[in-house]
Amino acid sequence: MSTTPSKNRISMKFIRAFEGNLGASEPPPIWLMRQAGRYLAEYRKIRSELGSFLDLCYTPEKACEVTLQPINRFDFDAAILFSDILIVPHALGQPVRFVQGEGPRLDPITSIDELPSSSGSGLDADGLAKFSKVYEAVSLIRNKLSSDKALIGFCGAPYTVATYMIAGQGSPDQAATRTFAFAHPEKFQALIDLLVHTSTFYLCGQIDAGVNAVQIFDSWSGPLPDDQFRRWVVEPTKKIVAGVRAHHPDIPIIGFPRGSAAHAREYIAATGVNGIGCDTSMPLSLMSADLGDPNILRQGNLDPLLLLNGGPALDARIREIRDAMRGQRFIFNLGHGILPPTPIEHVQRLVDIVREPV
Ligand code: 1CP
Repeated sequence: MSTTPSKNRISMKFIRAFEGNLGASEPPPIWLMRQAGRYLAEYRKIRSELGSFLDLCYTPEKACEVTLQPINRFDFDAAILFSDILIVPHALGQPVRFVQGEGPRLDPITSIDELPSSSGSGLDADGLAKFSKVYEAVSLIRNKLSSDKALIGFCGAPYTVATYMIAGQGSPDQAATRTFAFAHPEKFQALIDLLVHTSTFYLCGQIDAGVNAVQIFDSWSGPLPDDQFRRWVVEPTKKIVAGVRAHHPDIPIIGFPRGSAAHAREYIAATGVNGIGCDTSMPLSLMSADLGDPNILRQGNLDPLLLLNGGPALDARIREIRDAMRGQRFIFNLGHGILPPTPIEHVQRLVDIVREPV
């Protein structure tokens, strides 16, 4: 059953990009991963006023304010809900802290039996209350955001979230998690299955509250060999996509398997996502020519370090990406999150060049 797109959806450039409905000389939509955050003085101000990062995530008015900051400043075509991928383990009852200057810290687990809020299949009242705060933020944001801007909801992909749950923090090679998955495949599978279930539920809740698209962040999928990639990245993502589509058949879903350009065709064909986030290492020739599906939307892939550095090399690369993707289903973005020391003038320059008349 297909639903008629609302007037709002039609007026959003972000949504039209998925439908292949951008004019030939129309600039692509643009937003940036981590566009709300430390590179903005107005973010640092709110952040310093609130006790902790989690307080910011669970205070709907503040999360709303921070979500809208980059839209107000740069007029991006989409806002992304201000939250974090580690809200899911937190709602499942795992202690999560955000340590200033160090990143997230969790009390590591070795089995889903250690998650107080989970009965193996769902969330308890405390976990549901945490998700409700996020849904409240979504409806506030959607009410305040102008109708031509899309609101993006998100979750971490099960594999990436599991790496934090098992190691207790981010790690360059995810060795602790990958070793655990080899030693205890059935326990790791149970954790992945729980995350599939909870993330599907969470994304559906965000959509019910008003987001116009969702992105599934698999930030750490890159180092996995093909059999592991299939089992821990493709299969769980495919289940989330199918679960979300069962309730919301028309919602655009973007997958971001970072560092996995070599697996992109398989990921797109097997998971059923509508869009693929392309990281910095995806060759422009591949991103612009052939990912095996003529209707797949591509999103990316400017190097955040180049945006930080600026200058003529930045200008040239922005135009190179924009021109290579002209006429395609494309959303301009970075290849990974914006870096905190990035000068805001560079971001403004990026937006201006992407939108310059051609
Ligand atoms: O104190 C602070 O201000 C903390 C910095 C911060 C911010 C601004 C963290 C801690 N999370 C966020 C917000 C956030 N995280 C958003 C919404 C804001 C936006 O995009 O504008 C989103 C979508 C995320 C997603 C996220 N969190 C990912 C996936 C995307 C990616 O960058 O790869 C990951 C891996 C995380 C974990 C996380 N949370 C925070 C940090 C510093 C990290 C990364 C830690 C690490 O490198 O392991």
